[in-house]
Amino acid sequence: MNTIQMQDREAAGIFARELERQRYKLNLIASENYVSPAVLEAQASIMTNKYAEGYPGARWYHGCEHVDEIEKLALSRAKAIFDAEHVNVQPHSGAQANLAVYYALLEEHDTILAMHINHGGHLTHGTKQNFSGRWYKAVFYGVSIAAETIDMEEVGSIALKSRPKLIVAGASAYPRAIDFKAFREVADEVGAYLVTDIAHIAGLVAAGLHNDPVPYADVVTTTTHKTLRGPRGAMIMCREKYAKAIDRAVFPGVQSGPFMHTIAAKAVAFGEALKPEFRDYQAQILANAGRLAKGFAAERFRLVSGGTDNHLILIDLTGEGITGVEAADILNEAGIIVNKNSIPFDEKPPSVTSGIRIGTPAVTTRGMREKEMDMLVGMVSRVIRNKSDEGIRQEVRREVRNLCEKFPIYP
Ligand code: DSN
Repeated sequence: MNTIQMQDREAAGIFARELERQRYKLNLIASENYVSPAVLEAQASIMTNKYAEGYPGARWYHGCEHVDEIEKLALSRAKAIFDAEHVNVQPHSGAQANLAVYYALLEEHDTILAMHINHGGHLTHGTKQNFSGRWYKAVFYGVSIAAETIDMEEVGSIALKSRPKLIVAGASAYPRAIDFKAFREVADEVGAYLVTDIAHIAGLVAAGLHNDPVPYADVVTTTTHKTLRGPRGAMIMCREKYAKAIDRAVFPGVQSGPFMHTIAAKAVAFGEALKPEFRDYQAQILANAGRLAKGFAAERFRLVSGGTDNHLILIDLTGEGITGVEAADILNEAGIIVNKNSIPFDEKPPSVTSGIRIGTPAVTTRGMREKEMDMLVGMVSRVIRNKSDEGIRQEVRREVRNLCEKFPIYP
């Protein structure tokens, strides 16, 4: 940051304030993480200077010999992590990865079946405000009222009625394991493509700590920056028979120049994911989430589905006399960052919500373990249950800072 500091104090000041925020606030956003210094360096590298439309060995620009090498490295490492037949590491984001997959496999107005956003699905899974809901006919499954988990019999019967051309299995706010094999069976019954969006759980899948979608899905999409702990971006994995269609859909279909600095950072992050300590990290993410679930349940908070199998929990605040947005706001004041989040069958609008989503990938990267999760439960509970008490928030803010000092993001 020294050069920016000398050249542009205004921008440098903003970076410094963001660094301060990241250092001294507790990040419980389930979809965020802290990349390693090596990934950060790769993302800020000279690779940003190169245009490379096309694919390794077949570019529209000259001078691509080294960016070809780095893209090939990212591809071979991604294949090794997930045992995928074909990979495309160019999508700039999860939304663009999903856009490319639909573009490759569907015609306009085809039917897709996916999890409703109010039950944990993602914007790009057919929401009407998104291209996926506007260009395709979206039909939805959700969770059952009783168990608040995906009911595969219901998914099967909706599929039989709606005959989708493509089924999406994956979620942004679902605390339970997803049965990809069962989704494959439904897809086969109705002759649909199965696309799994594993953005949230990719790190767990990579470590063998969640059901593996790769043997069952025609196409798998994921972002690279959540549990996988790479740079912001995405990738697509697919069976060899879809390789050409997927590659053409990404470029020239929906993107032109790939971000070679981001692809370089993906290569470095994938190298980290292949190391044995990455599995330990993922196991600790799970242990921490399980501990939070146990702790909040002991404090008599209601957890959607009663607990978690993955890196996140959803707390239903309906009985607490506070909305999701109010809780997220006062927690932020106390130095704890969570998402407001709809809970299944929520009566409040998505801008308000009755729930909060809490995830462990980022605090686990800081090195926090079960003991710190217990402290977190105490801090979150105190803030939420004393919403009119500014003093409690100040007190927790100090505790958060102390904890953050013990677990630095970049030691
Ligand atoms: N923004 C991601 C999340 O928070 O789950 C989804 O795009």
